[in-house]
Amino acid sequence: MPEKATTTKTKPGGSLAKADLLELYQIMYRGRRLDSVVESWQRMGRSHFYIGSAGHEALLAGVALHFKPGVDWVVTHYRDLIMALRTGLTPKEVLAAAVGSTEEPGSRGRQIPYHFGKPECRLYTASSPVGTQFLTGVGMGYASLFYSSMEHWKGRTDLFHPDEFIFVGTGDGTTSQGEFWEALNFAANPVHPCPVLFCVEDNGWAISTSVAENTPGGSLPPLLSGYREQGFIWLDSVDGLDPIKCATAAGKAIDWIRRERKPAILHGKVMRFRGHSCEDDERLYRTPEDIAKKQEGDPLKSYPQFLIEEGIVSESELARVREEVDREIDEARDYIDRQIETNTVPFPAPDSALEHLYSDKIDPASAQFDVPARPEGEPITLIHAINRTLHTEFARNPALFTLGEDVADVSNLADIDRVVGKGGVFGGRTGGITANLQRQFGPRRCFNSPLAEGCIMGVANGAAVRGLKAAPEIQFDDYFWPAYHHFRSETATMRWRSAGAFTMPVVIRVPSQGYTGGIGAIWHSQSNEAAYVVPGVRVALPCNPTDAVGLLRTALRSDDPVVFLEPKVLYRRTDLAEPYPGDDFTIPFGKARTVVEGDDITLVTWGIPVHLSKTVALKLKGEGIGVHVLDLRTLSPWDHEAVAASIERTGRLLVVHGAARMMGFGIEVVSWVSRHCFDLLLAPPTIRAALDCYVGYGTLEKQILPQEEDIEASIREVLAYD
Ligand SMILES: Cc1ncc(C[n+]2csc(CCOP(=O)(O)OP(=O)(O)O)c2C)c(N)n1
Repeated sequence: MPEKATTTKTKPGGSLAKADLLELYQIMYRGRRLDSVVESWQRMGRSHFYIGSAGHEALLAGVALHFKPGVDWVVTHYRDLIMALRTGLTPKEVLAAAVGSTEEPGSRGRQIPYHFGKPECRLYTASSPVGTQFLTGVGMGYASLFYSSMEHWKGRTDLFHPDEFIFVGTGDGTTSQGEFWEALNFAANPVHPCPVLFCVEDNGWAISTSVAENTPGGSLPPLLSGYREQGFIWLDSVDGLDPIKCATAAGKAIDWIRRERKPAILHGKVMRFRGHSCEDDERLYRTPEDIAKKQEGDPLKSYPQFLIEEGIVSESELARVREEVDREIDEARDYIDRQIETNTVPFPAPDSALEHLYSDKIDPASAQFDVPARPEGEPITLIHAINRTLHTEFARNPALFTLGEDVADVSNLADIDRVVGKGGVFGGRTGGITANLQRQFGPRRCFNSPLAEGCIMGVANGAAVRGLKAAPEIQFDDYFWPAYHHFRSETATMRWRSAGAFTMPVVIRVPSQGYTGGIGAIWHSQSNEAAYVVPGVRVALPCNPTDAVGLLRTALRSDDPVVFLEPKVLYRRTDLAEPYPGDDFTIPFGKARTVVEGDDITLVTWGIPVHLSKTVALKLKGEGIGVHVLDLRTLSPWDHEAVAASIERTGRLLVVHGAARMMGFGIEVVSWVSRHCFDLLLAPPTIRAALDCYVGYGTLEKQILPQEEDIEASIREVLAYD
């Protein structure tokens, strides 16, 4: 309950006007009323899930008071019902979500309730993994910085507002996730400050784990004081059950963000009035006294009482607020009730499950991308081909940017004319993959990320949601795993889980694969391609300069997330150099390339083993054995037709890849062929892959990755089958 004024000089409502004080009550009451409808529906079996926001209202109402709908963005924690409503989500839509109706705008009935979303209200469709919201929110904040700091985007209020900020909600437990700290490090860095409000709703519990178990000392703010002392961040901690204090603190934090364009943290001690969710019985881990104590702090009781006692409002004014809210919520409840009673809730159509996985505007496999090469100039290596393509696409698309470890030319821009520039770890004096992007296009479009792959992926994701074309680099395939969570949980699912409301068409460039001559070993030789073949994502793996140009350009011009795997040991191979195929050259995804013609056996491969397979096929040609080598070039989509057509001629299939056989992509090819080409087969489809272990150092590499002699032996084995 707000403290009573101790002197006659202090106004009981602080600096807030009467209208604000009433609005705080309205915001809180609206949230509580709606929350209790969902709770009762869950008890009645009308909704399958309830996770209450009761007890978090005062803190969120304080923020909501200063929030500008249509200007500011919201990335919710599941208890942020109040913020969702503040953006313009209606009670009817919240209740539609509770019953899984397609009238819910965030996912059209695909997600469980409380994963709010509504694109036209700048309300981002939340996911379930706690913690991803931090980096997505920071990426959205980066987009704000990007747009506002470049002349090109001036006046584009459809894309950004000069004083906008991004609200990111979280519970106290979730701040234990590494992403919280990664997000702070990125957003608070003066090199790229992001206008984000991290709102920590500290209810003391993360399900049944106490804040003392999650946070050293049981309180987050002291741990963050270094950021504040350095002036990187606004930090405040407030009694989250006192709406006046919350609104005052939130006002200061938001003013700072709008003015300084820097992040802020608002921490409030709130209450979780129910168990964690409808699945949780908190009597199992909290004492009866502890549970009973909660009710004393309920701001929905203490705040209106305070307003009346202080003579700020009358009982009838408060009653009017409640009546209006009740009318709105009763109407929304009756609307969905009627649908339930008449069996007319519009649930997702059973045949709609595969919708919104990929863009319906741009199909990277379409003829639109079948643009012939116009080779020009001297042959160039793979690294130069990729670098040149990035340069041409950066020039063409002002929304394109890259971040990654060491991708910039220099750390300090003032030095740029005094040094050659790095431009990626595979660069040398002849230029790296991202060389001169920073020099030519500026530090907003090419910059060194912190050394944190999750941060790279999450920031790219958030920026992509806001319409930027993010093309991050993950330095080695072997170090993708820290980014994988954001890739798998956010990038891959975004379009599907929001039923097309939001997209993340990020192009992730990844130096990949082994055959390092033994120097790479376990963490510089992995081929993780199969891990990226998940619904909603395209995967490309060129193995020569021409394909790299064509596939990368298609990726950068398409509207789906693409993992673009680069065979790093081929970067500088001059024997593979080819003339640049032109600035318009693109290759449609899902079109295999015939490397060697042959009629006796079909060899399907991709990446570096393409070159080994070619050598073997040409050798066997001399013996009169026809090996038809197909380079798939993309694994999602992959060219079923070319494989089937070849097997029709040969009747035999060998798949060769540099990843382990166990759960490798060869299994996908063999499975499809076994089902669809069964009658054509003269021998069992066979896979020659890396051994089912990891790649070892030195001579071990040769034992583990398929070599030319292994490929030849497997070809002979398949041919010998009668
Ligand atoms: C990455 C991840 N791990 C675990 C969970 C399961 N889970 C859902 S909510 C939750 C507790 C979150 O606690 P806190 O951040 O304090 O928020 P509160 O529920 O208290 O508001 C957990 C462990 C999850 N959703 N995501």
